[in-house]
Amino acid sequence: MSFLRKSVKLLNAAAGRQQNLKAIVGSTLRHQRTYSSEPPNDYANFPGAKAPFVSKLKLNMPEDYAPIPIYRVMDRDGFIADETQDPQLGREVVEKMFRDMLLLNTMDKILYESQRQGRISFYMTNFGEEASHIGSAAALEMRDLIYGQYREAGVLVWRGFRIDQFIDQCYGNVDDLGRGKQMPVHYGSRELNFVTISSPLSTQMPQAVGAAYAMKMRPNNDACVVCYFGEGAASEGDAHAAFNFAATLNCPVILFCRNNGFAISTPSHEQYRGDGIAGRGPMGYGIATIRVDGTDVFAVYNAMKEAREYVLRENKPVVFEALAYRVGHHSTSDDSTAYRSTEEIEVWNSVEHPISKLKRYMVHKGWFDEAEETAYIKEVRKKVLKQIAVSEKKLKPNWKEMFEGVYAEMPEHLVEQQRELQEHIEAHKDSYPLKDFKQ
Ligand SMILES: Cc1ncc(C[n+]2csc(CCOP(=O)(O)OP(=O)(O)O)c2C)c(N)n1
Ligand SMILES: [Mg+2]
Repeated sequence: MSFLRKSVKLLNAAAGRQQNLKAIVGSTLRHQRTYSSEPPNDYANFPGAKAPFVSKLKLNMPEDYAPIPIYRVMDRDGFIADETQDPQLGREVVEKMFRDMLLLNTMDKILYESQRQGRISFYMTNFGEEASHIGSAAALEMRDLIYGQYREAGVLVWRGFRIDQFIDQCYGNVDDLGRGKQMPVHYGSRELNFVTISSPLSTQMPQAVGAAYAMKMRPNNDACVVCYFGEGAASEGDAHAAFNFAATLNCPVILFCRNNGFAISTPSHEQYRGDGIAGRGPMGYGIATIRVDGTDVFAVYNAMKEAREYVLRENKPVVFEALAYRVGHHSTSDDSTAYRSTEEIEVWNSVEHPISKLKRYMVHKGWFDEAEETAYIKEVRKKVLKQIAVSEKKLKPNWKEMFEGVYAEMPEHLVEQQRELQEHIEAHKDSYPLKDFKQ
């Protein structure tokens, strides 16, 4: 580079710095006004943080910061405190919400029992979290892409996943969309824009953020990503990666934490010391944050509408924390009475239960009919029981499929394993229930 060009470049850079300096001074003055209670010192402008300088040393204690308030629309008696917050949903929509919550709850009870009877290998119920699922799903568009953890079956119910699809998946039979490759409740549906559940906790979180990043690159994007995860899963390193990438890459993703108070037997007070998961959003990651009563279907609905609008308008993430209580055991492999009292469970299973809150709201509206509710539950029970009888008779997929469908082209080591298994089965035909598998 010639001497002249170099000098011009240096001069331009210096002029740029002057401009920056003016901006810094301007912002300093502005901020001094904001922090007028502090000594009138400089406002720091480190690349890593902008904040006022103070001359008083202070250990910033967690208790100095007020917890993020919990947005609620409906109280436990089904009354709306502030009428401006009533989403004014029509009777049909509210009835669908109620029926879907009942369906989920009824199906859960039967499938849980069917595991106890040894008919399926495993099950996880959604008791107590029905409003988080239905309220959030109702506020979304079908084109929005869902990444779940495993306890979000209500989102699928809302989107139209059928009873036979749930039950075929739990039985891992030929009609299971996952071809019997997953444990029960690890649902997935391409048609319903619901990415298949994956057991290792939090792996869905960076994936969801990546998907949101890809979405915002599309011209005229009008869809967002919603990633559900538990407060326990939020302790995984992947959760940090997801939060930070979502913030720094400005991804249109709603990071929906279902804080149900427990990660198997670990209560949330042993899981974290901060202000839940919402507390990490604004200060920790610089992400807009909403915290709601997850047992109030209208609070979840309103908040989710707002979150969706924001992520699409701003191309930025939202941290969404829905507080509820896991009324059921963690899974069929758990007995939660070993670590919590039945009295505590009972409160959340009655007055605080999301279905009873919505029911009371409907009673006030004159939209509730007890006989209709009983008949609906009966009808769902009948359908589920009938479907179990059908699903358990269906064949399992051909065992060879176990090796297929992951890679576009089967890699050499899988070809080898498939061949070895074929030889093994041929040699020990009598030791395997081959008649139960599709040939
Ligand atoms: C990486 C990883 N570690 C541990 C587990 C075992 N595990 C399965 S569920 C679970 C608790 C998760 O709790 P939370 O995220 O709060 O979800 P919840 O079950 O309450 O809905 C644990 C530890 C796992 N599946 N994956
Ligand atoms: Mg939990």
